[in-house]
Amino acid sequence: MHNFLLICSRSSHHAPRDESGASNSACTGAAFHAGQRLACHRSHHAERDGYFGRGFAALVCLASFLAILQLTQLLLAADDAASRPNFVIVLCDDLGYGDLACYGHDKLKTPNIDQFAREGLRLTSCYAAAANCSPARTGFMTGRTPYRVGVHNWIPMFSPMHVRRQEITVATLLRNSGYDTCHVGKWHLNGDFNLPSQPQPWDHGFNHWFSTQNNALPNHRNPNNFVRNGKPVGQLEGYASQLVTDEAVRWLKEWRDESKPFFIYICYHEPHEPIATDDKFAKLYPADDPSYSAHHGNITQMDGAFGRLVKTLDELDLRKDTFVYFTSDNGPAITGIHPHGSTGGFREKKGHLYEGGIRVPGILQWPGHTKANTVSDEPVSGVDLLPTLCEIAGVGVPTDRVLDGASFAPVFTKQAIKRARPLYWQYLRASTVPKVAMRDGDWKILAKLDAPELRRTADIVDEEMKMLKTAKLKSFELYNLKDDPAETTDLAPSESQRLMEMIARLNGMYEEVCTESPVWPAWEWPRYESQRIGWPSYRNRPRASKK
Ligand SMILES: [Ca+2]
Repeated sequence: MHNFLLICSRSSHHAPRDESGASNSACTGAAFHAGQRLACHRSHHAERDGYFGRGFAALVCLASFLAILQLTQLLLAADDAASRPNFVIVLCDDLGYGDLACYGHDKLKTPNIDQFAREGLRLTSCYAAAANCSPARTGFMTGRTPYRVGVHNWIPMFSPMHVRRQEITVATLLRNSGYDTCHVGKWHLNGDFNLPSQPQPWDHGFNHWFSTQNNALPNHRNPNNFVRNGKPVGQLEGYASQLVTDEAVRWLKEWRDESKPFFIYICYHEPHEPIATDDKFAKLYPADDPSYSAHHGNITQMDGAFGRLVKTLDELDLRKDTFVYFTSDNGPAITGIHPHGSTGGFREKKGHLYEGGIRVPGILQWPGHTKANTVSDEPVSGVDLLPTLCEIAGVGVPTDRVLDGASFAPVFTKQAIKRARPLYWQYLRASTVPKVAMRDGDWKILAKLDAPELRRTADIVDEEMKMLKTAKLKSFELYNLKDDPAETTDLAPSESQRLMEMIARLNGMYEEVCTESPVWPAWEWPRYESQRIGWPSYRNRPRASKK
């Protein structure tokens, strides 16, 4: 039944939307000319038609004026669009802070990303909006902390949890202001993927999409679950990062509207498990444990794909007009099968609100704005993407809702980011006791809940939804990240004044977010995806090194 549902096709959806967009512009132009002719014709008669005629002429003049205003706005928008930068946003999956050579890994080979960092600005206090996939991606696309939006956990196939239609993504804002838009790779913002019951990538601003609901299945090798613009494409040959890059390159070279600036959001599946790696990359990391070779090789394989993407921008002479941002959606998973990811020394890992779960690599290039081989320690978060791109593109951000992010454009000139709200994280199923965290300057506070621990599953249970609306914060921890980035020494007992101030701010944010957060109906996780994973043979590795 589920397979049947997946092949519901909306393949005709894409083209008519583009066509209707084009014809709307043409109609506006035609209406303008017709309106002008009508206005001229009517104005001759108005002089002899007395009061009514003059009133009518005034109305026609007003209509003419509005039509001219609209045309002028369109022409300005077209001119503006030609001068605005393109955006290439690359998001990896479960790539830890320490999983790149340019972030200090002493074994991993990531020559293309390292070169990109040498040419750009490397962020050392870059955060994901959440400690796991769907919430982090929700914050990335909406500029809002994911609990506000209702994305509380990773989203399994067929879950009712999703980024609702009324949310406004950065893709929608850019598309509405004249950008062509594309998503390739992991989507993970809905449960009913490619089904009419929930919004799909095109409903959230992407003109072209080549996407999977969550992971590439059965694994990164020869995946069979990609959907292009509503149409399942069947089994593909190759590895996910290469296929995703192939699509991105084709869109850049052949399919995008070259009269518009563009926004492409490239979501690599790597190195999230189930990992599969081409032997030529795995062989770079000889070891007794095949999962070690596969994990490290997988990152080098993705690095090669990223290198090809950057080369394509060079070939098309787009680099100078393009803002490129490379980052990750959360810390390394470090599981029994793949315990080889690195947080670079930060505490804990994916699924935790300590730094290892949320601090990620972040590398930027925007020629003329970022300087080569520079580093910034200014805290930047995934929720900052929307306000940043909107500021750069001259697009207004939504004013009818709370945005948690702030533009990080000031880091290009070594200025501090002006934040109306501190950086904030919430995860009721976090794998360690703290479920809410906030960073303000060098200080970070974490809090427990006065509620029982939830099971670490992807079910939605009434208990969780009740907890969301009733649980209070307690048992606070306080760290100075500048002096103690590994969060080893809780300063709550000795910094009582600061602690009280931060508790007050944290309680304010927490209550506001929980009040806004939608409640989902109870839902039992059907483990649809787990039944379709094809684990490579190294799944049976000895678990002695499991953390
Ligand atoms: Ca992830």
